[in-house]
Amino acid sequence: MEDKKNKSALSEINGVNQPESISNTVAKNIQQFRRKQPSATELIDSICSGDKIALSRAITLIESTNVNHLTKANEVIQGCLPFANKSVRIGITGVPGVGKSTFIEAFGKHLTSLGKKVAVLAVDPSSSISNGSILGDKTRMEELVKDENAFIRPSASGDSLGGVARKTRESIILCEACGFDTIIIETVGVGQSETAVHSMVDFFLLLKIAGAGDELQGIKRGIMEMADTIVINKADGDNISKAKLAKTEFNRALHLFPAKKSGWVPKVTTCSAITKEGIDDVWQIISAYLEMAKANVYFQVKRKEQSQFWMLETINEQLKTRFYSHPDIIPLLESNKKAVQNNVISPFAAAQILLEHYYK
Ligand SMILES: Nc1nc2c(ncn2[C@@H]2O[C@H](COP(=O)(O)OP(=O)(O)OP(=O)(O)O)[C@@H](O)[C@H]2O)c(=O)[nH]1
Ligand SMILES: [Mg+2]
Repeated sequence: MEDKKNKSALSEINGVNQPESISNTVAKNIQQFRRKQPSATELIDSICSGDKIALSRAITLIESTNVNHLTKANEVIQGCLPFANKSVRIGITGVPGVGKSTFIEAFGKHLTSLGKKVAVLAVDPSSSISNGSILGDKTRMEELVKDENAFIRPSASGDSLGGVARKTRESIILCEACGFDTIIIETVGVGQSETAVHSMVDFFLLLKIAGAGDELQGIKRGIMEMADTIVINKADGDNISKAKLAKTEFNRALHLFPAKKSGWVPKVTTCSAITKEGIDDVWQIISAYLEMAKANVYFQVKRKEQSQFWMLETINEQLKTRFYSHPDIIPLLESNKKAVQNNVISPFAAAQILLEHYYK
């Protein structure tokens, strides 16, 4: 009887013991790690004493979607806030392949050689899909990754630019409390992410490469207007003369823009992230800007405005998220989308119905 049962394809035979998929020691380590999750106060203390592991952990909390983590993250940010703000925040943008990662490696190493502590963060809502830039950066920022005075964190993932940008904005506070005095925020030169980065930095750097005399084509006017400096990268080898020509063209073009509120006249320079030629000039330009903007208090005023802006942005972001993820709204939104498409109802009336339903 027993034999017959074992032969049936419908019964289970007594199999061999499954090997353990995880060793006991590893399991214990993981358990201990989980149990030892530091409290918010412990995290704040460690971050403020310069502990990069605590900094990473706290940023992970900021990036989490777990409500408990977010509460803890807010506590940590609040605790770190009095120790933040003492830094310079630099935004770097440029189209894919222009050399942002290579430039940040060279520029970051130059800054650490001057005794600065450099944190590199990113706003790149596409990186969560492709993961491309993260992989690339591990190899392109080889030296900076190893540098004790540097901290590199790839872009947070998220569905919306607003969400990703907010996480980066909050991470800046933690990096500053951890003692990083130069914060570099990288973003890809496509879409709206530049505007978000521009609203969280003191200085905005646009990286370009020289083309064949058509420099100004294909560059968004808005991005050029935001730039405090345009750096023409890859000015090495055969490219040097082209880069110089591009510098003249950009200089001419920048004069056509209205004067900046800061009183700063944007500068154009050339560099090579590979030969390191011109890297220090970029820092000299930024230093000159800081000196000017701090003296005429534009620096301080802009930071205050930015803080207010981020408060409002966070409210907007959260109101939107709550609305769109509300269990009653999701199906109602779908049916109204169809109704609007089929001209059964006007877009405004449909919006009104949805909003009224939400406020009920
Ligand atoms: N000759 C020369 N090549 C450079 C220079 N800077 C970067 N490159 C090369 O340009 C290519 C792209 O550089 P990345 O630093 O990956 O460019 P990126 O802007 O970070 O690109 P994405 O991450 O894709 O947006 C690499 O092959 C680099 O070696 C430079 O100053 N001179
Ligand atoms: Mg890159």
